[in-house]
Formats: sequence, structure tokens, C-alpha cells
Amino acid sequence: MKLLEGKTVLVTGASTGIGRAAAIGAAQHGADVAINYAHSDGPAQSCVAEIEALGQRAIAVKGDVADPQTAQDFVAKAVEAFGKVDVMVSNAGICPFHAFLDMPVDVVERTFKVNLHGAYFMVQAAAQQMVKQGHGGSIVAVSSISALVGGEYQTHYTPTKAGVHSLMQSTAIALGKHGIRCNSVLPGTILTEINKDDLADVEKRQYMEARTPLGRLGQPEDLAGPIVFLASDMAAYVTGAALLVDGGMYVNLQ
Ligand code: NAD
Ligand code: RM4
Repeated sequence: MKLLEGKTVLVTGASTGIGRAAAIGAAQHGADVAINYAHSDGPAQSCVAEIEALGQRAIAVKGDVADPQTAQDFVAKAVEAFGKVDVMVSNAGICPFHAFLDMPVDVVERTFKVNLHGAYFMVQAAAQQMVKQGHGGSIVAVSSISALVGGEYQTHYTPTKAGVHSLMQSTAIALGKHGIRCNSVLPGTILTEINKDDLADVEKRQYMEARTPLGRLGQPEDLAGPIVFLASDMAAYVTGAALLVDGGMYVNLQ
């Protein structure tokens, strides 16, 4: 059964990792997909090609989510290509691991801007379009297990992920009257570019694996199903919710 037939899905930061898996998962479920990406064209174009090979339409729009204009531009280009926006997956994020006491100001500011301001303006731009269309929609933000727990080298990052989680709670209220649902997924530790260097530390990686009841760290594709579900009408009465997708890591105290 295809869950997103006829829908237009937008995904930020979708040339790699979780965003890419979500974009391809949406296409496998019958959606046309617009992806935002920040850096090199190659991975974005290969994501577009993968979606087209599935028989769906796709466009890639370059832009830095930290700039509020990027959100307006992304939504406008998606509407130009596909006529509407049904789903926004706000996924783009960075986590430059760094100790707290000597954290550079620019690293803090950039992390806040990309992860939190970026999500805010993307969600707002998508919601403005959905309200104009008048037939509701679904917004899924990629928060994190780190919205609920801390990280020694993530003091600039975990507040942004708690912020994204909180943003979905407030927008669920603000947008409910328009039939727009807002939820977040909270991935645990997923093997992607964002933590490649951090997990190159074998001891740390083994510790994270041992904390995970399902016995392995996640793959980007582990997020595709939960994101597609929340995006789809299967989740028609789900809003303001947060879904941990972490192999059980969060509940594993002892
Ligand atoms: P990733 O590095 O593969 O993906 C992040 C994507 O965001 C990249 O494609 C990157 O180019 C893009 N991006 C970064 N800055 C951007 C900007 N300014 N504008 C537009 N795009 C930008 O890593 P990932 O793990 O797939 O990360 C995706 C999301 O998942 C992030 O928000 C991250 O916080 C979240 N997350 C990841 C994990 C994990 O363990 N990997 C766990 C919890 C949450
Ligand atoms: C997540 C979580 C993971 C980490 C990534 C970067 O939110 O903390 O363990 O690897 O961020």
C-alpha cells in the first residue's frame, strides 16, 4: 500500500543521511518530492535521479536554511514545479561536536541558526502555503533523542533539538484549526555524516551500541517508515506527538 500517493513532499537537507532516506521513502510511497540542499550539487542530483527512477517527479533547490529567504524560495519553487505542498519534513541540521568551556561563539550561533531558526522558517513557510491551499497538511520535524537527554560535546546542539520538539508542540496548536498536523521524530544514534568523526572513536561507538537494546546503531532508512507514517493520512489524528526512533536507547538506564 502506498501512503503518499498524489502528495507533494518537501524535505530539507535531503542530499544525504536521514533527509535523503525520507525523500526516497516518500517517493516509494507515491509522492513527488522537492529537496533542499546546502552544498554540493552531485549528491542532490543523485537523490533526484533515484526518485525519478521510482517513477516520481523531483526537484532539488539549493539554499542555506539559516537564511529565512531560503524557506520562501524553497516553497515557491516546489509550488511552481508541483502546484502544492502537502508535507514538509524539516530535517537539515549540524552538530559540530565541541567541549563546552571553550565553545567558540560562532559555532554556537551557527548551530542555533541552522537547526532552530532554519526549522522555524521552513515550517512557517510551508504552513503559510498549506493555509493558502486550504486542505491541511503534515509537518514532520527531525528532532532527536537529544531533545530529552544531554551530551557533553553537544551543549550547543541539544537545546536546538529540544527547541525543534517544542516548536512542533506549539505549531500543532497554532495550525490545528487549519487541519495541519505537526509532529517530530526523535532519532537515536544513526550512522550518517553528522557523527562519522565522533563515532570513529571505537570505544564511544561500542558504548552507544551497547546502550541500544536492539543491538545496533540506526541506519538512515530506519527513519523513513516513521516519517512517511507521520506524513500520511494513517496518522490523521496524530499531532503534537514525538516519536522516538532509537532502537530503545532512551529507555535503557540499567
Ligand atoms: P547528515 O549530515 O547526513 O544530514 C544533514 C543534512 O543537512 C546534510 O545533507 C547537510 O548538507 C544538510 N545541511 C546542513 N546545514 C544545512 C544548511 N544550512 N542548509 C541546508 N542544509 C543543510 O546527518 P543526518 O544524521 O542525516 O542529519 C539529519 C538530521 O537528523 C539533523 O537535523 C540531525 O540533527 C538529526 N539527527 C541525527 C541523528 C544521528 O544520529 N545521525 C540523531 C538524531 C537527530
Ligand atoms: C543525535 C544524537 C546522536 C549523535 C547525533 C549527532 O541527536 O545525539 O548520538 O550522534 O545527534
